[in-house]
Amino acid sequence: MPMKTSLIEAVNEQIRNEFQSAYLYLSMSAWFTHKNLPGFAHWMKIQWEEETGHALKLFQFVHDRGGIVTLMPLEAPAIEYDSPTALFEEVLNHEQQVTAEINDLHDLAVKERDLPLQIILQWYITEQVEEEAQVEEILGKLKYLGADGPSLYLLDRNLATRTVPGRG
Ligand code: OFO
Repeated sequence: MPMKTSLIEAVNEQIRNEFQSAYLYLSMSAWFTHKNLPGFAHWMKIQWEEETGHALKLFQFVHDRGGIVTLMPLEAPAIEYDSPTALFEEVLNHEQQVTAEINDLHDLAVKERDLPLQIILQWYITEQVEEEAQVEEILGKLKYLGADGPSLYLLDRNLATRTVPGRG
């Protein structure tokens, strides 16, 4: 069954939000590269890839439901951060905002009784729990182990091992 126009618009908005997340993380990857922290830069690049995947999953969903994808303009992400800790605080805020957006979209899908949209959004709801948890973990390490010298070096080496799920 085709989606209502209001839902297509809302999903298009979420596609934009996911691409905006991707753009933000690519910018953060560039910052870490500039700071000679290649492990952090790698982690952010994978994050960029994951967010692009989130956008494309909804992109395909709109098509599958007979809707038209309308790509919207993105904002320029920040290019300067005070420290790795400040940057990860920003990531956590950002992911919490994405969680709120997904929850709002799910509320709308419930209100409009669109079951396929509710079902696909359940994947995003689960994904957000995981995303917030992994960001909180890194932030915790930065805060409690210390964000300079040997700790930062070890964390950078650790983050360099991140792989894309399903790719190995
Ligand atoms: Fe990191 O969020 Fe997509 O959904």
